[in-house]
Order: sequence, then C-alpha cells, then structure tokens
Amino acid sequence: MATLIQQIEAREILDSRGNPTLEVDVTLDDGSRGRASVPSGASTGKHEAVELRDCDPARYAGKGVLRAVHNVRSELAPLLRGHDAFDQTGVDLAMLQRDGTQSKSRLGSNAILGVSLAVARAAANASGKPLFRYLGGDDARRMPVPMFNVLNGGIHAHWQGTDFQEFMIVPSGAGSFREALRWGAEIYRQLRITLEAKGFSTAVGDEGGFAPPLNNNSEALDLLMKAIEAAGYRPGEDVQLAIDPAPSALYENGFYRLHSEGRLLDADEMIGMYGDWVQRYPLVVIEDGLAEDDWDGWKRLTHALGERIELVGDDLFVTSAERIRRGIQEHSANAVLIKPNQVGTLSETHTTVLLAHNNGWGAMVSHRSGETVDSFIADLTVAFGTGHLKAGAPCRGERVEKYNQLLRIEETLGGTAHYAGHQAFVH
Ligand code: 2PG
Ligand code: MG
Repeated sequence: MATLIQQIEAREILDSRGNPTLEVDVTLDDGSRGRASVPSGASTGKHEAVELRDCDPARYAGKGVLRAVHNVRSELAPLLRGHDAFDQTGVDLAMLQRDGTQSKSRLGSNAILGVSLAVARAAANASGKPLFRYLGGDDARRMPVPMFNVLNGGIHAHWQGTDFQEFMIVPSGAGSFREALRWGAEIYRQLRITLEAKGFSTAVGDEGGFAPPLNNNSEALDLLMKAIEAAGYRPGEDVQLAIDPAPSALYENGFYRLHSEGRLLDADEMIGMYGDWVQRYPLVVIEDGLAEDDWDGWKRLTHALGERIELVGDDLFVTSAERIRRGIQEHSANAVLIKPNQVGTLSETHTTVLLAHNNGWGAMVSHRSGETVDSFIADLTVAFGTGHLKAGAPCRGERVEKYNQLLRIEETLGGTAHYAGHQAFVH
C-alpha cells in the first residue's frame, strides 16, 4: 500500500562547528513523520556533489543555506507531494532529474540529501519498523566495528596538531559492539592521561580526538600503542589501528609536504613509509593514503599493501559509483568510504555500497567533521552490513550519538546481533 508524501519543510540549523546546515521534516498522509539533517566536511574531496551555500557575506560569513532551504520549499516539496514514500529510488530519481546537473549544484546536494533521508525516516515510521530494518530488511544484523578517531590533526585541528588528519583505534577483538565501545572509551581516557602527563593540552579537535602538536606523525601511533596497553588491551589482538592522512591537503605539485617533519615526499616515499608502519604497528586500514587524483600512485600503493591491509578511498572516490568503477578496473584501493552527503541521495549511497560488496571490496561508513546529532549513518551501517564505521572519538554529543544509536540497535537485535570483529576488513 502506498503512503504518500504530504508535506516537506526545511530550515537552517547549526552544525557542530557552528556553521549553518539544513534540517528537513517530511510528513506523510497517514501522519507519519521523518526528520533528517545534513553534515558537512572540511577536508572535502574536489569531486564531491556540491553543497549549496548562500555566499552572502552579510550572514554566517557566506555559509548560510537559505537558498537550499528555499529550493526544498519551492521546488522539491511541490515535486514530491503525492509521491509514494516507500519508493525511495523514485523519490531520489525525481529530485536528480529536477536538479538536472551532474554535480547537484543547482538545487544543492544538501537540499537533496536532507529530503532523501527524511523521506526514508518517515517511511520507516509509517512501516512501524526501526530505520535499520526498514532499510536493510530482516537479515540486517551485522554490527560494525567502530573506528574511533582519537587523535585529530590537519585541518580538523586547524593545523595546530599533526599533519595527518586522523589516527584511529579499532577494537575489532571485542565480542560485541557494546564491548568495543567500552574499550574505545577506556583507551581514550588513558590517552588523555598520557597526554596530560606529557604536558600537552587535551582540548579536542572537530571529531572529538585530542590534537597535540607532535613532532612527527608516527609519534601519534606510538601514543596510541601506549594508551591501548595502559588500558589493559593487547595491540594487534584486541585493538588495531587505522589512519586517514587526508593527504590531498598536503599535496603540492606531485609531492606531499609533511610540515611538522620538514619533509617533502613523493608517492613512492609515502608508500614506503606506510609499508614500514604496517611492519611496526597493527594497522588494518589506511584511508586516503595518497591524494584524490593520484590514480597511478594509488595503483602502486594497492600493489604494495593491498594484500595485507584495507586501503580505503575517500576523496579518491567521493562515494561515486563512476569513480569506484574506475578504481575496481585499475586496482586502485580495495575499499570505499561511504559518506551519503558526498553523493547526495540515499539510493546512490546504496548503489555504491552494493558495487563495492559485489566486487569483493570493503565499504566503510563515515560521518563528516561537521555533524549534527542525526544518527542516520548508524542505522545505515547496520542496514547495508558494512561491518565498520567511523564516527569520531567517543566524545562530543554529535559523535557519541551515532555510537549510542548502535547500542540501541544491538539491544533491539538481542541474541541475533553479529559483531563484525576481525572480519570487518578486506585485504
Ligand atoms: C574525512 C572526513 C571525516 P571531512 O576526511 O574522512 O572524517 O573529514 O568531513 O572534513 O571531509
Ligand atoms: Mg577521509
């Protein structure tokens, strides 16, 4: 039976950085409602769908989203009124056709994604099912390994910390999501104690991790190893490590500039450094090891390390099926980062996950550095069975809300829940 979209409202709210973003409310003809809000990146890939900003310097330094709000009210609401909310693909397709651009720049990917997610939530409510089950069906029971970004650097720490953007702890040896979350929080606490003892500030970056100004990037990995042990866990068995250097921001004319170390490396030297780290540390994932258009470098990186660890393309693929197809063909990477707002609709996000899985690739779901308390990606991770997600440190409301929602999902699943554990990663 169809349940029709009756009303769509949008408003400008604030994200975790204090920047405006979009919130959308959808009401169906049976009275069901759905609300969703849209995150925003700082280290954005240049091939991402276009987030529409007002560029009016008189408001929020040009970052207002009133044009996107207007587009929802004046174009998307009348377009979708009367459309079946259970037909997510049809809803998304109608919006893409109305937008008419490849990059979603006319109506804005933020306007389109807000509607896409809010329609799904309203439909889930109408169906009487939790969101993860509405999206993933009765087989959706794979709980993800949380990848906690506990040391923030790069642009997320306003270049006051390490050059590399993210250093993550990965409790894949836990027996359940709940246990993994506890391990993560305990290690995070030990890390704070270690940093305090060294005289560093324990103020946090955009994703809730600490942001000490270390002398070099591998020192961050040493600190994580110490914190894991201090918390009573075994690095490499209980808890692994992952990094996202986000090196597009360090890339200058074919070279990567490591400011803190005063070094300029080419792609092969970066690959050599990662190879050395894989020997010395229990690294299971390197996300964005190289820059977003360094396709040749990515091929060599995958050749060198693709059999041993998961190599995730974020800025390289921007959740776009087209770019992943090229990656699969050229053996660049072996996994894709999944950020719904890079591509702009729920249906396209799903297509990208399926494409990855059908080719034996990993799919790792991700928050953005600018977030709201919306926990949609927690449900999405379980629905699509991706086995791992990163949503920042176990700190800051907009980060922990994703993890807390996963606790609720695991509780709902009860004995049928299956923690992905060490199986989460492809290589
Ligand atoms: C990344 C993300 C999220 P941003 O690079 O993976 O951690 O950062 O949202 O700033 O693009
Ligand atoms: Mg990234």
